[in-house]
Amino acid sequence: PNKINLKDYQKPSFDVETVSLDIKLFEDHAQVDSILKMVRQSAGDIVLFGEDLELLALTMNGEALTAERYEQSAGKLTISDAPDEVTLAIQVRICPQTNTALEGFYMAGSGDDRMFVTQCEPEGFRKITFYPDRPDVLAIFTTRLEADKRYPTLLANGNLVEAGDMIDAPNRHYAIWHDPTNKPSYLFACVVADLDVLTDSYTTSEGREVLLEVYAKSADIDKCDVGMQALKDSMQWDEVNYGRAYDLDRYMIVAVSQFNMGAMENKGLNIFNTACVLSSPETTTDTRSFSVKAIIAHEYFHNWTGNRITCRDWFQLCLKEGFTVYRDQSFSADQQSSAVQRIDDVATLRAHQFAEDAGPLAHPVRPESFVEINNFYTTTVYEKGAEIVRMIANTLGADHFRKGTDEYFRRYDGQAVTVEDFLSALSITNSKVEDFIDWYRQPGTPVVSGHQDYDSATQTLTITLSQQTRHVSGFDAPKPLPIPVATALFDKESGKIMAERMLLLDQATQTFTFEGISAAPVVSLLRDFSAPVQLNYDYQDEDLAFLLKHETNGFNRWQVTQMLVNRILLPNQGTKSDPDVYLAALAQTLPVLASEDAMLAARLLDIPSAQELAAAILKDYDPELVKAQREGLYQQLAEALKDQWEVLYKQLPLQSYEDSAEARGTRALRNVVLDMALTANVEGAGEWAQQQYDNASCMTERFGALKAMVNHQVVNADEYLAEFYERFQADDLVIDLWFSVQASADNVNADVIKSLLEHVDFDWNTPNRVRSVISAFTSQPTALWTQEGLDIYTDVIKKLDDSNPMIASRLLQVLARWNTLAEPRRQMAHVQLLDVQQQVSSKHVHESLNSVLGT
Ligand code: BAL
Ligand code: ZN
Repeated sequence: PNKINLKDYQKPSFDVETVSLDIKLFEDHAQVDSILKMVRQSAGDIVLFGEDLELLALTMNGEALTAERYEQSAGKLTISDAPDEVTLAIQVRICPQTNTALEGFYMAGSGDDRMFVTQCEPEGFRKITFYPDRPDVLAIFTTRLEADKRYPTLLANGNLVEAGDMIDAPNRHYAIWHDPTNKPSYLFACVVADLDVLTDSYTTSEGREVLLEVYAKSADIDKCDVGMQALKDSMQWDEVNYGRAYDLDRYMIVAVSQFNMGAMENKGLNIFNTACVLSSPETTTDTRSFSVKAIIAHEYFHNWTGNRITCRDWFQLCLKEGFTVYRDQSFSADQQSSAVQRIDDVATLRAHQFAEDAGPLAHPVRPESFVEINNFYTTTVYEKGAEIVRMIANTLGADHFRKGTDEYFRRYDGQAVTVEDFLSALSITNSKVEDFIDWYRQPGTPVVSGHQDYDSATQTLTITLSQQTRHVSGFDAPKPLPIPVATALFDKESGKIMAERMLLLDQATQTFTFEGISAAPVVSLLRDFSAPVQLNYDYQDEDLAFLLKHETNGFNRWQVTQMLVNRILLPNQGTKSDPDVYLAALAQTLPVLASEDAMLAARLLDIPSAQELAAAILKDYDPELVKAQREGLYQQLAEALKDQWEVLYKQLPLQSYEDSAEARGTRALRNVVLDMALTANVEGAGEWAQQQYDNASCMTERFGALKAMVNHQVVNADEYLAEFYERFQADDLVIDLWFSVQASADNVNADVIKSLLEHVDFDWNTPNRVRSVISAFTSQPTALWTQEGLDIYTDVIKKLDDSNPMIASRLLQVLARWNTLAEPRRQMAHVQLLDVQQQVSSKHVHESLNSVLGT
């Protein structure tokens, strides 16, 4: 398959002014009639994309085009010598009923629950009809839907113009929708279904009354309130923080059980994976519920950052995703402790994006070439993309950042633009912003190393920092990047801040001087994780323990615990720490913090997952050794603080459910304490778990107890698993939890995974279910990186390669670090991947495999 390169970008020869779509759904197919009014912009052919379409008719300006008048090959239909103004009428037949790739127009669910929905980003629209399916072609869409009345819900983008019954077919009806905004085809959406709706309204700051609707199966409609509230909160937040108001009279969200991604920001008609919109205390954990709110916000924020200003081409994906992730992270930080939000965002970045940047899938935030753009919806594009926007925002300060974003919206509203355009608008108050372009171009995580010197005679502290980024093959030698390093100096005597400054490291090595420092301080760096880099500073263990106690920045308190843990578990990476310092510091901090900020206290007990630790190991990775060391430290921690667990657990009694930051903190800490108590064999902890399960007021409590029982193989754990299954059998999302708790259990093995894959409720066509077993399994590298584990995992990839190549490719990418394994596992994995290469055909999986294998 062809590689597409950023440097080859060319504007389209024709624009589309209006599109009129008529989609008629029948029992075993759909017919799509489209009328495109196109106008020439420059010399060249009309190029339409189309995949899996049966072309039934094609006319240009009223004249039927015979096969000699156009060329059809490799997913393109090309018309040469077209006049400057063209009306194309196209009729195609498609088959949503057999579309298992869940891209284009497809059937989700089965039997009476079946419904038909679209997923067009990035290139799904070409599976609906022939079209110049590229983000820089913007048009006004009118959509007519016609279907059997068994599907009363007929939705498309924009405003409802007309609906009625078909006179000649009494069982059928239709609806016509018109979207007045110019949009690219990837934002097209339609839904044909039988759904209930939760309705509300919102009046914008501009006085527009907006009808809000969340559509779901009738059994799920009582789980839509959280999402609805989050939508209203997001609408207001965007007005207050970015001056952006909603622009249509209607905003719809539809919950779909079979969906490849989390959600999709289609104009005025978001389509959501049920897992990312449904939430209720009884069925949804706090973590999941919080992410529902964040994803609702994310998709809403796209209305301005993505929809009204879109990407010129798919290389610019980070333009909308990085900025929108930054916006949803900021929104979430306003809904809870901002330190905990930052901790969670950074933990995700380190576990997944740093691993990606350190391995064969490393790519720039703005890639320069791709075979299949679906392979680039990565943590690098999304999360590292968000970190770049955050660095810019922090460099500018709130007022200047707002001036910059106002300018961006003013200048580019209604256009398809590039990262350079974004930086140019943001740099109106500070030209240094333009220097951040290299962050978009250069792959690899920079490592910032440093040390300090204190001169008591001149009362001067100097901090020397240097940066180094690995050279990723195929890219230019890395250049120094602008790295903001938020720094505070702490007085060793009083524990108070003596000085605070944002250092900008933009050369290979730099020295920063602080004058008037009366005594050698403890330096806290990279506060709030001011840049997405790895930090190697020559700390003494005692400095880190000091910062755990005195830092006022909650994020950095967590960061020093993680530095200590990493220095204990990964001594080859630098300094070796003494576990006693870490254990003593936590023992001292925990009792106080538990009553002040339970959520932060819970996070301070984090020990990075086996996967995250593995991400930092570049060679001779031994999963058994890492697991043993990790579990050893966890055991040591649990035992060192053994006296505290009972006291703490009793201080956190089960109460009736409340959705407040404080209550969520209590629940999070209680679950961590329960697990610690079971690890330390605290007497009676097994009964606490059972009582917590039996008396739970919500899923966070019940699932926390179940997970602890399964992982610690508490007697009766199997009975509780069976009880959980019985209780929630009718709820797919909870049954996903049931699968995942078993597939990710500490003692999981290939046989358990096999039996879960054979379970009557396992479903290959539902990505959530596949992930609930297979992605959960990857959290146990000792079981995954065995012959049996790899056989199962790669069989899943091979099976999905044809039916859902996007999911198959995502699963394959998780194996990217095979090359770091110690022998004989490395060789075993290599053979296995070469075998997969012989047995797959999708360009998605081939592109990922070629990168992973370096071929
Ligand atoms: N645009 C795809 C889903 C999302 O990032 O919102
Ligand atoms: Zn997004």
